[in-house]
Amino acid sequence: MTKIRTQVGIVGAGPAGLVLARLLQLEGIDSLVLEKHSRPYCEERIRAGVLEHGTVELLTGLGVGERMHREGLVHQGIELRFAGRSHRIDFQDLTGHFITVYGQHEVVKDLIRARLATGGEIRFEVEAVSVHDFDTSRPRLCFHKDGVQHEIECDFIAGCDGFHGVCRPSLPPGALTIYERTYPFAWLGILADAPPSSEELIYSHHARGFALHSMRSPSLTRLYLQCAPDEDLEKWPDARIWEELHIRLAGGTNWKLTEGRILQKGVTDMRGFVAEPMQYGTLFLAGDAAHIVPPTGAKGMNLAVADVYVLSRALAEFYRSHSTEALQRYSHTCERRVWRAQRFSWWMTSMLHRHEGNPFDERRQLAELEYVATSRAAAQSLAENYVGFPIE
Ligand code: FAS
Ligand code: PHB
Repeated sequence: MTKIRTQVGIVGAGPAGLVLARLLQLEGIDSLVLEKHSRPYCEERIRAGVLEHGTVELLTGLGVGERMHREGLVHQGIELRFAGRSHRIDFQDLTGHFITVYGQHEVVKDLIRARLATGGEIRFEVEAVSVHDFDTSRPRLCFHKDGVQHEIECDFIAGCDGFHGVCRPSLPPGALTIYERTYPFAWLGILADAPPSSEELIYSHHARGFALHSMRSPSLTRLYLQCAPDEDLEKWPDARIWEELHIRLAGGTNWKLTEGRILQKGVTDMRGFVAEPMQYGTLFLAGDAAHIVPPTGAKGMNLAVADVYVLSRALAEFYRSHSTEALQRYSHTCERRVWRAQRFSWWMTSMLHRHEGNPFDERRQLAELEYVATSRAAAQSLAENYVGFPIE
């Protein structure tokens, strides 16, 4: 058994864990990141695509924004399609802010490179991570690596290990209140070797189901279509996927969807989930380890970044003044933003997705979309939630 000492033990090298490690490093606080997968796996896992302006500012401030500013796509709005109509939500006019389309995996690459280049440590491909004594001021992390058992002694543990991680389940029974809504549909997502068919994202409401046109670069299109929660990908050959996307995204003046070789295909569940409180003793949960939002509002990764910004400020206060006040308020501070994002993600999801066989819902959705398309106040509400609120 080898013993390692650090100030903050971080489980997970996703956006939450890596941004936290960088924030702590800039505060002179020592941390060690444990990641169960390999570096290539983490850097090639295609997930979120939209960065709120607050996230862009934070990443820039962390000194990891150079490639994001060079390769990221700045978008001033999104398009809604419904009932044969198209309506653009103009973020610049309605909020003065914009979004940046830059893949989560690119953010992860930039953060890993910066971490390793500045002497920070990430242990990839670790096994059997477990967390202990987080009800004391001397919590411990144990893990296997190359057949050797290791133990990390630290002051705090950050559970940044996602929805399927080990940290949240390690809390004692009854410690958490779980709020959960599972949606009766999922997203079938593809990454296509094709130039985007639109400058901006297109969210399309259709009688056959929702569809989304997004992108990752001038040569890579990211597309999603609503499907059953237990969808069998075997029943979706490429031709069927493209046929369905053409139907559901039809609209716009002289608009045509450009097809290409499908590079990746997958199904993402749709759920809303919050575990409260996001902390227990010296263990703090952040990002997907604490909450999940349906991706319709493009909030997941942005919420993770906001959580760890709050946590890093609280940890910095502790190491500066030994005050635990901000640490004790961590969950309370995060929950306001988390539930605001849950509400917006639920609203976008319930407005745009086909709810099997309920004509009332379809008419209600079309009325909602009509309201957003004809009321500045309604459009402004969508826009300010979509571009994101300042990270404080
Ligand atoms: P992550 O899940 O990204 O990272 C957790 C890390 O912890 C992973 O690297 C994992 O390997 C590691 N880990 C887990 N258990 C461990 C253990 N026991 N030991 C060590 N390491 C461990 N959000 C959007 O906004 N838009 C989208 O389109 C979108 N699409 C998504 C598609 C999929 C398939 C998934 C699963 C999520 C998607 N999300 C999307 C949400 C996603 O972007 C998350 O919000 C974001 O990854 C949250 O970041 P983290 O909290 O860091 O969690
Ligand atoms: C994406 O590009 O992956 C994306 C964009 C917007 C969303 C969800 C996913 O709401």
